[in-house]
Amino acid sequence: MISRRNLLKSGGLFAAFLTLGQSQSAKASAISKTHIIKMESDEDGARVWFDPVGLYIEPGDKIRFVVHHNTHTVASYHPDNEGRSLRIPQKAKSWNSGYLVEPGDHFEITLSVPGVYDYYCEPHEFAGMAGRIIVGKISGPGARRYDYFKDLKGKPNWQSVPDPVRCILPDPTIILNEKTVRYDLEKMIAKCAI
Ligand SMILES: [Cu+2]
Repeated sequence: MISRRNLLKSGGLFAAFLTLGQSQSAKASAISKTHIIKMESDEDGARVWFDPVGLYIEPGDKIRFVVHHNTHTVASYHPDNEGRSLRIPQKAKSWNSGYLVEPGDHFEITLSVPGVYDYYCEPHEFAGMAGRIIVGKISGPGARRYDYFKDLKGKPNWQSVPDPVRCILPDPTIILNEKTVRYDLEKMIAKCAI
């Protein structure tokens, strides 16, 4: 027979475990959160976009890019990606997902270095498929004007960001204020002639 005293003891122990479990999961979510960015397209593939197009996250958070419609890639604006101009923090690692083909295909990155990160979809860059993430604060090459590198010593032979991308990327201060900037297709068609 279990004595009342033992029952209390085991109950106390269980409660202690429960508390431990809760504090650990609370800690984990405070350290790292996963944000979803959808890779989208209209029915005939004429219009393509990332949604949200602007996102604020904390350093160490994860981003999961997920295909919903059409075929896409996601790559950082970085000289490693066929000489694109550098528009992620100097100390951050460049990325390139390669082709993501089926709905549900996804690519994950963890962003730890604070600053602005601009990225694009390779086959759809000139259709304006791009996005901007701010990690912690507005800083780094992504916070500078698009052609800043033309004034650098040695004038690196980088490709400029195309006009449709310049048009659709939200201003960093808007992202900082709103945290999540959803892609507004009708507005972008009218504003950016995409
Ligand atoms: Cu695409």
